Amino acid sequence: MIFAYTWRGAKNGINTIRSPDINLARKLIVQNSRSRAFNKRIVAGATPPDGAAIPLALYEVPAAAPNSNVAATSCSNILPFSSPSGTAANKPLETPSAANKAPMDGNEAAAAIAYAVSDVSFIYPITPSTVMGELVDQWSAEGRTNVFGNVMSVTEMESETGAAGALHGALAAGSLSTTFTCSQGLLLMVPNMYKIAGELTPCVLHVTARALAKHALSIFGDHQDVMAVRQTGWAMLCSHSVQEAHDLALVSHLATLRSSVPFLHFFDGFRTSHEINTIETIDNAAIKELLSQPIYADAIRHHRQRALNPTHPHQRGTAQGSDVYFQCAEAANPFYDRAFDHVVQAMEEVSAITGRSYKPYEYVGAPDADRVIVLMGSGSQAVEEAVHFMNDNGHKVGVIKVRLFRPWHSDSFLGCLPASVRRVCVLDRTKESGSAGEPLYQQVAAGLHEAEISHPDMPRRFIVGGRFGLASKEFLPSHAVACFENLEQHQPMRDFSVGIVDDVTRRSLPPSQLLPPGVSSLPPGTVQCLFWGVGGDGTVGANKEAIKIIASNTPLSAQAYFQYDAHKSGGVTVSHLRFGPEKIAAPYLVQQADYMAVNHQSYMAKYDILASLKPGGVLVLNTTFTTVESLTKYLPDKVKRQLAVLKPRLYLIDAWSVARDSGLGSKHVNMVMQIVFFNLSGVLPIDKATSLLKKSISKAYERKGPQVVSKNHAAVDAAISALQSVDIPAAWGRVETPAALVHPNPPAKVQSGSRWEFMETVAKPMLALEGDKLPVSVFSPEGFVPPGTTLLEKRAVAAQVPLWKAQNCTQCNVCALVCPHAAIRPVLAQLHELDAAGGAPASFDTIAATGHGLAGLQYRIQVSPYDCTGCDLCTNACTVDALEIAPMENLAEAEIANWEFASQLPVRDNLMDRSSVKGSQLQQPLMEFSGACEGCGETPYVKLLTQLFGDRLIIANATGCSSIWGGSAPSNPYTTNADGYGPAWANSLLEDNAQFGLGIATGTVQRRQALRRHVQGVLEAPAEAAPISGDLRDALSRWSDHWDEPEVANVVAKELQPLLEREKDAAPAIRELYGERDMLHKPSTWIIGGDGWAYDIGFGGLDHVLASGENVNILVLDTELYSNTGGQRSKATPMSAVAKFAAGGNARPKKDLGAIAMSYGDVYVASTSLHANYVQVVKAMTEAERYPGVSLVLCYSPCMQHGINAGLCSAVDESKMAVETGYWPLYRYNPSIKEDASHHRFQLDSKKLKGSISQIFAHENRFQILERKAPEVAKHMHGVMDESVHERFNKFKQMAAGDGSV
Ligand SMILES: Cc1ncc(C[n+]2csc(CCOP(=O)(O)OP(=O)(O)O)c2C)c(N)n1
Ligand code: SF4
Ligand code: SF4
Repeated sequence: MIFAYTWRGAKNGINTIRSPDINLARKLIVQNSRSRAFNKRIVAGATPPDGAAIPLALYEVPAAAPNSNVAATSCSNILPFSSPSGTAANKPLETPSAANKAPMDGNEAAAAIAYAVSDVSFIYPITPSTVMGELVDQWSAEGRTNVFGNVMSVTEMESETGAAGALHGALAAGSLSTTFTCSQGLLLMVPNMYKIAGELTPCVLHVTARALAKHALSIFGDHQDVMAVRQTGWAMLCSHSVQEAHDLALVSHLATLRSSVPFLHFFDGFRTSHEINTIETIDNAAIKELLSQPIYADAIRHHRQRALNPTHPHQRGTAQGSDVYFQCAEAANPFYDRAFDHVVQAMEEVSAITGRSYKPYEYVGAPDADRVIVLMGSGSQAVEEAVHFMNDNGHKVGVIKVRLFRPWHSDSFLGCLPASVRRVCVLDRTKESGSAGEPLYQQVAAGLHEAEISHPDMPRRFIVGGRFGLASKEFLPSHAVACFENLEQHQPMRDFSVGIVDDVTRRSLPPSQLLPPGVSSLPPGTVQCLFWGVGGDGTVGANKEAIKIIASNTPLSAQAYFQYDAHKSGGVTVSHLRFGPEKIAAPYLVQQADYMAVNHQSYMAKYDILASLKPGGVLVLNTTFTTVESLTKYLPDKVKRQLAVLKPRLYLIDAWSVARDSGLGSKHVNMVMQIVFFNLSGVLPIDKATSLLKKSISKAYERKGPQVVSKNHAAVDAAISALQSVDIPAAWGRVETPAALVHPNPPAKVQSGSRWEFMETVAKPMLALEGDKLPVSVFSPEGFVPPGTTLLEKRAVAAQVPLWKAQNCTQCNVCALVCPHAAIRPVLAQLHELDAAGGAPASFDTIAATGHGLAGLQYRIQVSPYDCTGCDLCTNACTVDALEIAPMENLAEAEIANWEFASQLPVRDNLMDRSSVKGSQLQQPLMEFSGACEGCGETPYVKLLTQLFGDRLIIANATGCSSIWGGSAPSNPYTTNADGYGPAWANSLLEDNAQFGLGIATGTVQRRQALRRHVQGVLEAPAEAAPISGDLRDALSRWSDHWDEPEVANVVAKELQPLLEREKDAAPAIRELYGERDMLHKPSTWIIGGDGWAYDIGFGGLDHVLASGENVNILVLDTELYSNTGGQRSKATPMSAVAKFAAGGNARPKKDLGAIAMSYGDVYVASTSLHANYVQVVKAMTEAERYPGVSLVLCYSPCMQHGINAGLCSAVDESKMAVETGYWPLYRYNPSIKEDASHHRFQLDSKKLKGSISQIFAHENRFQILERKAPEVAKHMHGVMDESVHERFNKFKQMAAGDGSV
């Protein structure tokens, strides 16, 4: 039978293509539908005899492009590979039976298949693959069955090392097992990957391919991780789109069963894993039918029969010597030789049930192409778009999409390379420094070379390799065109990069001449939208819902992708939405928006937002300036001129007021802006859109309780009437207005040196979201960055900030202690500094300072309005009502001036004992203005640490929230004092932080000991060998006597600096000493990380450090879950709390890390809660630092993931309650205390228990979810917890009395 496809060409009238293959026919239609070569398409011709219709809508497309041959040529090229005999390809194909259209992201698309065909999974969170683990955990908790009728057994492990080990074990036991990971997680699986492959075990690992932590960590997508495991013996299959992530996930599971070779199925992190697209899902019934075929039933039976079993035992994993190991390794060859055919067969089987055909290597483009690009992953869609564009413009080019990377099949790859091709460009999404080319390039080059040797008649091809898209760097069709243009050059550039400007080694390609970035070549009718949100305002969530509503309730295809900046909260989010009549493949950001919503008015001045608005598009601005007059005053001239040129349909709405009036709190404008979008876009009738949006709100906020749902419903109802359309005044193209209030000038003291340079050349463009434009030359090649850049950031995210009421203030400094952002500080001044000559602003009120050592000074509490996040913690912590929260606009001007004045006063940090609460807050915080969430419970501890020991701190920071708010480019919150001293901070990895910190401490001690020996040598040498001054000799001698006592050594070290500077050339020994002078200072090494690190993945290393006896300090920021990856359970999670990976409530009690540490007997241990007991935490940190061995300080850290009903602003009361009820005990265990009748090592700092822990359960959503879902289970667990709290408290009382062992 023949299927025909007929269309009308722009120049050459009616054309018809015939194909005996319905899949091919479909493919042709899709191919042609993308071409610009037709002005009208007709899908007609012979209807398949089985009556199946070819599903494609008819519609008009724009005028013809110059070349109309493209469709025909691309059609005839899509030839299937020769099919292995007896495959499904030879069977009659049916119309897709399981064409269930659904919007989903790549993670869900892959996880749905993994769940359907696996019985067991071991999971561990890592962005961006975490979602797959969360989904299978959730489906398992809901009791969903897979195609075998089983509920998947899902187990969270302590690390990916553990997940891989457990996976290996489950496979050895004969189960069908899977897991999900990427990046560092995948690296931790390498040893077991070798084992699993070595034992020829069927298994699939789904990977959201991601960058690796090298000069910096990045959560974004590229192929560095998968390329780092390409040698492990796993087959590697790459999906290029969300649809493929679904279909090829199934291919992987089928192929592994067929071949016994384990499969790594990967797709691009974020670009595919987090892109929502409308896909056709595969029905479980169809999968079940497939798996019931004898080949799979046999494969599963075989897998089980060869499992470890005492009734038919065998041994595996033995040791082999040089006599047999090699031969055994080669014995597996036939499995790899056959694997390619199995992949082809599995692809054909999946095609048979879906109607979508796949090939391991697929060529798209002109049949007589002279140039091709070869690549893997989502970037291939951008290249395909470029290929159509170029061929429409008279070129002859093509693309080979590589899906199967291992085992590589050269013949098949070469089989799809048109004979006419003379030049090949291989693009790798990875970087292998120092190599002769990246892995895909090497593979293709080797294949071509071998083919040319064995077929001397074969034409020689010129081949070049290049890199693109590292860490999700945008890869546009225009970049692909630039690669084709490069191939056209007489001497094409090799080993190049594309998409960046490399002005150092000049390896980057110049921008395309033919297709400049920003020009859309998307299918006609595609609508593109951008939503600029504020992190935490719900915009991303609302857009996810919106795109699902559109995809599920209209015939349109939809795509959504979300961009975030580095801040944990309050940063910028941009939602990119597309929808249209045709399938949307564009794997890149919206360049020209038809619809743009700006959820915060300040963005209009901060970012070049309008650069991506289409002329005549729709612009909706959330603003308090809702009249043309006020807006005219507010908007910068540049923006007004842009608006005058672009002439958008402009709408204004004060969404904050709508949200506030609906009881939501002004921040949550997401649903207001969403219904406005539905209203203006007309994508659905507004009544229908309203009801669908409300339904989705009910579902999305169910976890947060009915009140939150009804408030959001109210906001939706109130939104439309608050929207107003505004005509853009013609005068906006000309008027001059004062610039909008944005950044004040940076203080003079930071205007020089590398920090200032970094701010100007790197940080400022990045903060303006223009980091993509930065050239290579502005970056330090080792990734090192200067400290203190947040000082200049001035985020201005608070709507309300605290105002000091001097008359009530008791000068306790508690507000400064609890502030997570160091945005409120006590200030001390001499009276004379405050008079007019001193330059004090008129509103800089002060009161006479009280307290020992402060006589004669004036005191003030000063807030920095642009650094404050408005979290309200300080006002809640103030017990005497000396702070009140007030609207920013009322006090910004005066308080900014006051802050700047206060910042120039001398830091008076030597007047009070810094180890008191009040004294600690008179020290300059050397960690300030981080991007942590408003009210974060982690940051105050670290800020306090920097106030106690900041000028001599070295921090080894585990990956986690504290490494993200602690150092996300370009925001570096660790800073320096006037001497230029401050914390030296580094993040190695998540799993190795304790060891990393121990290494720093050991290395430092070793260098200092050597220095001391050297100093002693100088002091003992005859005067002529070391001719130094008496001052230097005296200082060196004092240093040598006290080198290990920081209080003395560091003072002398400072004194020594100018002396050594002056006398460094006195003798070689002095010059050597001079070179090591930074080691005169005794540092304090702190190992910092979250509970996920300390209790789980890093525990092995932590335990080793606890046992080491070395002088290191460990600070555990215990948020009781993995905060940074979105709130998964750790072993610090309390029983009954619902966390991700514990969808049914955590069934196990919290691990007692303090008890484990105390069991060593010589480890200092403190359990603290800063908000609950200010004095105790200062004491604990001071004691821990002084203790000459290992110290462990556990810090109760309220986190936004706890869902405290009254918000994190009430963390002070919440923490006090946690301590009073015994939920979180306060204690210190100090091994340096000699036990006797009146002195005990263990001191219980908690007072008598008050109230019940049920108060905590009633206040925090993490506990309430279970109470709502399974009240009986919750009741039981809460009873168990209550009992154990009392038991523990009684034990502590005994220990504190000296009659309980630790
Ligand atoms: C080997 C490895 N696996 C997973 C991750 C992903 N990851 C980054 S931070 C984090 C959670 C850290 O949680 P926690 O230690 O509790 O710190 P918090 O974010 O709560 O401060 C995880 C799992 C990683 N970076 N490395
Ligand atoms: S409102 Fe929050 S961020 Fe602002 S000063 Fe107070 S504690 Fe600091
Ligand atoms: S620990 Fe919690 S509150 Fe703090 S930054 Fe992380 S997620 Fe936000």
